[in-house]
Amino acid sequence: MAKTPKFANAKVFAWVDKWNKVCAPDKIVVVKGTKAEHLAICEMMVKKGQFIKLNAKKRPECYLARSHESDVARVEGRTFICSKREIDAGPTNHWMDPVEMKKKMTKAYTGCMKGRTMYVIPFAMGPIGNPITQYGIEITDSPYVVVNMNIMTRTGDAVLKHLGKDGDFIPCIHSVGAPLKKGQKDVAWPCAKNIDDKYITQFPEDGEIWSFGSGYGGNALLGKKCFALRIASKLAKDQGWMAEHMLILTLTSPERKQYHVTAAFPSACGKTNLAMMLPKLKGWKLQTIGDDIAWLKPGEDGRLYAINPENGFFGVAPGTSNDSNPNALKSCKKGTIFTNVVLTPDGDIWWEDMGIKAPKEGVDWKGNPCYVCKDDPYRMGPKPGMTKAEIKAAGYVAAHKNSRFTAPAENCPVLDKAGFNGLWNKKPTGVPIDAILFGGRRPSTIPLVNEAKSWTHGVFMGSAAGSEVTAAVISDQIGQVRRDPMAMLPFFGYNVCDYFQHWLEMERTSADATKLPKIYFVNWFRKGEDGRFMWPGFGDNSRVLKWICQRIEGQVKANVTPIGNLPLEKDIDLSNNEGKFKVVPEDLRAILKVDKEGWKKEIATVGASYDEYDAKASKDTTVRSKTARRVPKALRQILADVTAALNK
Ligand code: OXD
Ligand code: MN
Repeated sequence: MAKTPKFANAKVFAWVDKWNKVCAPDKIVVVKGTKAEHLAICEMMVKKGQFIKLNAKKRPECYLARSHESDVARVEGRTFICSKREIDAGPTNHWMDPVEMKKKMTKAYTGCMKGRTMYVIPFAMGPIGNPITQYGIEITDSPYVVVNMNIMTRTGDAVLKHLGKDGDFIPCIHSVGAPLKKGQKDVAWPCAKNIDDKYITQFPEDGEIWSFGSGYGGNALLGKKCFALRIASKLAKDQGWMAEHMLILTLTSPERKQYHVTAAFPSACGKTNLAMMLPKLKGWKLQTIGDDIAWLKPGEDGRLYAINPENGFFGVAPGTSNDSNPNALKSCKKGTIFTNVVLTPDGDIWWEDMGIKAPKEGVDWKGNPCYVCKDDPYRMGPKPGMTKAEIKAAGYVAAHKNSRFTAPAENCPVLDKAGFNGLWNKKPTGVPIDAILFGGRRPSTIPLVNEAKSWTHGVFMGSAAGSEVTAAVISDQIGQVRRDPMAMLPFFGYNVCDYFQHWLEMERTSADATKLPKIYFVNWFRKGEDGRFMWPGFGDNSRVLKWICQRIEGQVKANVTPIGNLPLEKDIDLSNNEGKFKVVPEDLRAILKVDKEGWKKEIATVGASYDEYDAKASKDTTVRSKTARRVPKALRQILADVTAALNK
């Protein structure tokens, strides 16, 4: 057995020592967080056949990994919230008794790191020392996790130093669940092949994260979804702040007034694109603070102040192009890890809808050869000379639909450095938020933008969010619309009804509720009957952001409707409506209208989702009160009001 290293912090020592005894690794390495150490681990993985080093001229310090076919996305079906009482995990989470789960998982962890190195990663979620930042220690046997965590979080000695002797942190344990026998050769992507052997488990009452069997993204980089959303949402509820699945951006008007906007969209619905967008409107400047997670704390002035707890972008590769997101492409020019994309013969990478012609041949995400399509130079097929129609019929993609780039935030050409470092007016408060957006992929009914009439109405809008399921999750519902309240469905660390109540409480407890952000629902994804998109999206979304800023300033009126306040068509600035993608005025008119019949159905399904959330509490004999763990009355009231107004 390896010897547990010394740590000044007794809780860190106890956590590492406990798992050293259970997992029985050959060796223990405490991650220092230096660049030399990071590159040495990457090179060690190249030697072991677990990474491919990309062309150093084209992509300096970049590597490609290919995952096992069973391990390509988050596994929601194997993700558990283990609170003592099932009702506290709520109706949207998988639950198991924490004592039982710990017993079961400890068995799985026993000897699981034999033949492997145990890495101890001290990490910070947020700028080290910022009052909103939290800390973690992740133990893992995956060097892939170490180098991805180095990019996605602030890691190493500086964190241990900050923790000192008694600083607190969230303890995390992760194993790929693939011990090696003496002399056994490792595989390129070790993991538990059977989905039922994977566990992504949060213990919100103990503040612990235990993950087993998967090496992929949110299953294994435990700072991200497990900590920054599931565990943090519970901490936030208990402590009066918010942990949300939101991008953060800074917008500067031609008059040089700054606005900060957060936006919650479900996975793979364009958060990264909006966070780094190049505004089509002249004179407007957009900068990035974060593309996935926001932690918001109420200030003494009643405003909500936000930081991005992450340090990098774990972006979906397919679809990222010079048209959709040139700044993301620039962000992954160096120091980036690519997973499950195509390798080109010159040691570069390629994916579908990258806007770059495919190489004549390459190696696809499964490690098999792939070839440029016969009649579309922007596609690849599994055999030479295949047509686009044949490739489509075969259901083939050369880069996995959920292939990713892990890129350092500091590479982003439009990073708002001060905001990213948690600073506002040079103080470490996070940035004050002016507007919160909710959204999703909705081909029909939902208008381009809709302003909430009040905070409670905004919470209602968030609770009613829905979207088509994307490849970011292993699911048999891809493409179908599912309710995804606040884009948090897979990430609630506790009961969704209590979470709604917590949002409502933010107004009640605010020092000045008039200073809370205004709330909007946006939809870039409306389709015409012929299947074409009715809004160009991307840089044209700046037109919507401008309208939002004008509403905040009280500069424009709105069309007050039963579902919310919609823009008057004349108030959407259509200047510079040129280029490859354009706003079609008739389409704009259509997506600013209330589709009354569609909305009646929409509201009915929202009501049905509320009933589903309530059903669990109604059946649970431990919940005696008629209101606890149920959708708050205030949201039911808005549902009733909107329904009545639509039926007038
Ligand atoms: C992500 C996700 O990776 O939401 O950000 O799935
Ligand atoms: Mn996400």
